[in-house]
Amino acid sequence: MNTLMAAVSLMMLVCVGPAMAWEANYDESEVPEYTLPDPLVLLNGDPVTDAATWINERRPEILRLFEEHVYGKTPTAAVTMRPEVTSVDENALDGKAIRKEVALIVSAENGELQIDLLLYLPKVEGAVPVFLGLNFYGNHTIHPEPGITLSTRWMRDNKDMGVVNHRATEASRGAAAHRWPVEMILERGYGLAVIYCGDIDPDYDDGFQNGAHPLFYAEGQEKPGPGEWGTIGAWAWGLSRAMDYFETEPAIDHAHVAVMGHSRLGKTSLWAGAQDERFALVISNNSGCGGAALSRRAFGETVARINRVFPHWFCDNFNAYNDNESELPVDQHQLIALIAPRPVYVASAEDDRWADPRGEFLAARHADPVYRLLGTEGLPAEQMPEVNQAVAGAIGYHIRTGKHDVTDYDWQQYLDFAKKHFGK
Ligand code: GTR
Repeated sequence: MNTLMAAVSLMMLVCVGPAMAWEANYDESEVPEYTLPDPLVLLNGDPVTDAATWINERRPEILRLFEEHVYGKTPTAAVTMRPEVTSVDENALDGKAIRKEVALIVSAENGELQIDLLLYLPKVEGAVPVFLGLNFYGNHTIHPEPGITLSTRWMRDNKDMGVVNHRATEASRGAAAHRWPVEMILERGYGLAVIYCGDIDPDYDDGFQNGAHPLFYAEGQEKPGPGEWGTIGAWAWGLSRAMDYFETEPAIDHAHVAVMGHSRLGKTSLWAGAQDERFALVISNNSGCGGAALSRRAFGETVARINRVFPHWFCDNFNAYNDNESELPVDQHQLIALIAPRPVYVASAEDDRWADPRGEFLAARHADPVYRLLGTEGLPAEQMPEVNQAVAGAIGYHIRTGKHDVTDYDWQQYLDFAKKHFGK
């Protein structure tokens, strides 16, 4: 190293201090010893031995703990949702599909929010089951079809995704298409509905001045309280507004909606599925810390690191567990258990160590007793399966080869899993 480089790196260390010095643990032998909170023991110490006690007592208890300590409480104030169809193409995908854009106008006490939903439906008789998912850079990124409206919303800068000065450009069309195999999903008889997450809440720390949060502030309130929702909470709330729309749309079989998300949006699909029991099936793709991975393992991304880099995702109370995971009154296996007995699928990727694949598997594994108590087959695997060997009971799991991403392999498993449970 020459002296100039040495001086620069020393300066960097001095300027940014310990934040830069933090290194993720990727060594299994360095995972701290931990005891997980038992999903089947009530806070008063009583065991949960029947479904009624789970449903009426333990489940609400765990849900409240996640609200208070992790994601923040979603406002309960009434909202109305008015769907406005903004475009229809009866001959999308070379005549194979119907493509529809619907603006979901959500009105609450303090104003309105417009969430733009893009819907692809196969041309078949009767109502179809659908996959619902949020995307990172606009609905126009999921497929190059020119008829999809280019989002004009703020988005995180990303040259590869064709985003310049926080706005999408024409180059952005289809930029995320490899993550959304629209034709494959439709051929299997499913519809696909997507929403840009930034329509619900832009993904930056803006002090909660835009997106869904201000719609619910009490008089004089400027930001959510320490136990109130952050951005993941808002995104999950937005998914439920899509569900409100599905209930009014005769082309959609709203009893068979699978909510799917990748990474931060996988954390979101789990939280949406935990809160809103109308979601019949839930999929977490590489959701990692604050998603499917056990926080107590502190492997890869940790609670402290996620709260520092993404201070807007969780509620303020979650900061109390930075480098202090053992004090968390819950862990992420209980988030998965909140979805029981509805089917849930957790997917990992071998090279996605940041998201802690083993921690994702173990959370699914430790949700199994709740699934079994409710009479399902749970997760039919004691040990983590080999790569590319999916296991599917009421809980499904795979770890595939490759990196942090969504691939056709992932989608094939989700489609098979949906078929297993939806019977179509
Ligand atoms: C990372 C973050 C992860 C995951 C990921 C993503 O930077 O640390 O928790 O959410 O972003 O959403 O792609």
